[in-house]
Amino acid sequence: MSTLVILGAQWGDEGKGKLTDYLSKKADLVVRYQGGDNAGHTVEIENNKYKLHLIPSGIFYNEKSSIIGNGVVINPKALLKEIEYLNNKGISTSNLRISDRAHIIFPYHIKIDELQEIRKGKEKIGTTVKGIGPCYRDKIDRVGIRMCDIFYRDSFEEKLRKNIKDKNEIIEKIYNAEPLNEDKIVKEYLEYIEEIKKYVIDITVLLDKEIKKGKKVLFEGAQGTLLDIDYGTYPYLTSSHPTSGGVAVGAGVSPFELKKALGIVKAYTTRVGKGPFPTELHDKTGNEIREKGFEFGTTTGRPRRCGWLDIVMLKYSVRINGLTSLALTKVDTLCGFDKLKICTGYELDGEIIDYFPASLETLSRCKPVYEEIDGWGSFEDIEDYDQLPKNARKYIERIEELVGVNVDIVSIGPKRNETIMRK
Ligand code: 2SA
Ligand code: MG
Repeated sequence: MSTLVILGAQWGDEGKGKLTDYLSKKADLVVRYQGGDNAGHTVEIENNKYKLHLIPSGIFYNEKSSIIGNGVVINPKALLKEIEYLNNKGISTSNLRISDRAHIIFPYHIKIDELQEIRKGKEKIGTTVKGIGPCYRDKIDRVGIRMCDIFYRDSFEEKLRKNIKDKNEIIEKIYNAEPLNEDKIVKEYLEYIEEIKKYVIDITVLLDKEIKKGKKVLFEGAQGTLLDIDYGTYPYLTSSHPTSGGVAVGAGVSPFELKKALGIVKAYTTRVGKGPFPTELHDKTGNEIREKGFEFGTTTGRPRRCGWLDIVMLKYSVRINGLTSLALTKVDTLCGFDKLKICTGYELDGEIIDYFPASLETLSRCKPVYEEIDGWGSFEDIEDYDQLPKNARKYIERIEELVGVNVDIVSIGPKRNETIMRK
């Protein structure tokens, strides 16, 4: 590995945190390139569970740099809370670096996220209400405030006051809601920026230098491919680029430095929030998967919608991201089912298609075509791939055959040692 991208191949929550942490051992730098504190990565180390939202999973190793790229939107309050949480658990954050080009989330972003969702009513996206979309909107609209702005206190204050005034007008006039308290926000944020300054640098210089030295860099995606603003199920998605295309822009490295992309794939499918989901199960099996797999959001605690593995979607993800290998996670959740299903195609107007349609209208007319596979019992004392029950191996190998990419890693539990490396 010189550079490796790790990303979610489905709708997020594939278990990226655990695998990034696992693979961080071999990396020198771990970099987040998109999203914000809408991500929730759970890492389990020696019976301790850690929840991260903003800080890269590499933070658990002292000697590594953890970098938050310019493609990430940063809520300073959430960042400082996470730093404190880690420090209180004895984990140092001295190797954390934040891009000076990253945009900052302010309370008005969160407020507008919330008001927008309420106004949409039944049509709401089901966002995490962390202000992600409104912050990216300001970035594209060229009115955002960036990390580099915090070094100029007076102009930072000026920009912030102007933005609060503008947003308050929207909050009052469009949403008929209470305006935000300008002075209170300014005072609070002028304090936060003092605490954050020490982490902020030009990460493009650092990354370039380290990559040239031959250092190993891991790019850690949040959310998932089907939540990508361009490639996901628009408009039911997030406002960033979790796909491998987002790495170069979101971290400030040349795309030609990117060598490999590992797609994290859950052995079945889940999604939170609204939007079409062809293989969703509304029955007992769906509930069983949710209970056995603890399918509740790390960030919001929301129950996740559950369904069978969707190969049509996975092939799309492999193509868009150029995935060079896969890690199949939560295979243990599928223990004990009599029969399992894999969706190998969609039936659309009497024809079988194997591409993922852009139009949600089309997608909602697609009926999954399933292949059935015999289930397996339980996993006990498994250290090698060969020790997995025969049918579990069959399931994995059938996935490889269908998507044409190797499953190099199989995860059979949340702990670091419950990971099978096949290479
Ligand atoms: P937002 O808040 O604007 O990004 O929400 C827009 C949509 O994106 C979905 N979304 C997510 N879906 C799954 N997991 C998410 N975060 C994680 C968690 C973790 C992860 O466990 O909470 O996988 O990194 C996440 N973040 C955003 C959201 O449900 C909306 O459908
Ligand atoms: Mg998660």
